[in-house]
Amino acid sequence: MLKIYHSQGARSLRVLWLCEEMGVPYETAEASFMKPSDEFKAVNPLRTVPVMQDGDVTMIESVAMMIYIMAKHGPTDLEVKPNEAGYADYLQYLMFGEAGLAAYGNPLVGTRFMAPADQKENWTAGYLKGAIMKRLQWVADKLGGRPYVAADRFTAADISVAYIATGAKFAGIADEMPEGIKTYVQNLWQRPAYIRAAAVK
Ligand SMILES: N[C@@H](CCC(=O)N[C@@H](CS)C(=O)NCC(=O)O)C(=O)O
Repeated sequence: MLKIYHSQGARSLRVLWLCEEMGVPYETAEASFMKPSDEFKAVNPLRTVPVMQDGDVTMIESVAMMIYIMAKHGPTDLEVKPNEAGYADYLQYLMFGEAGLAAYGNPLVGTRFMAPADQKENWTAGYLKGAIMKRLQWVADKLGGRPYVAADRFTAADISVAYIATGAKFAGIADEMPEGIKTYVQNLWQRPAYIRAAAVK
């Protein structure tokens, strides 16, 4: 069975959500990047969350984990195939959710919680916030009120992109997200699979 080192609100949410959508069984193990256990430090010296183990496979990138699970446990409509309309959008948003959005959030969260008081509102924090908001506005404009980012159906690309709304809470910028993104995410968060995944402690 898949073992997912998880912390509530961390990117492990993407992996749990995907497993819940697909009905793939998994177990979770506690993972804290603030107070890592010896077990967690041993499986991931980077101490980032999530980590996934499948037999002798260990992975530390959440979007790669989603691709792995869909390939191993599919076929699934959560994946858009190369011969389908929307394939390029799917691939791009699957990556963009991490590389174009969430990755900008890490230094912002770090600055918010760990920087000395006089450096919390520094230039770089402002730049990161602007970078995220600019990209979120781009997604909102592309969506144009539609409920999904690719192929006119719910896919793993939505799971990837929607994580930014959870990360934004930690970064203290959730309220400032464009209205189009708030609406998009609120709709996705109604899914029973999301509700189950988000409740996992
Ligand atoms: N690109 C990685 C990023 C993992 C990551 O940075 N996770 C956050 C928690 S959501 C973390 O562990 N932050 C602590 C750190 O960067 O040291 C992924 O998508 O899995």
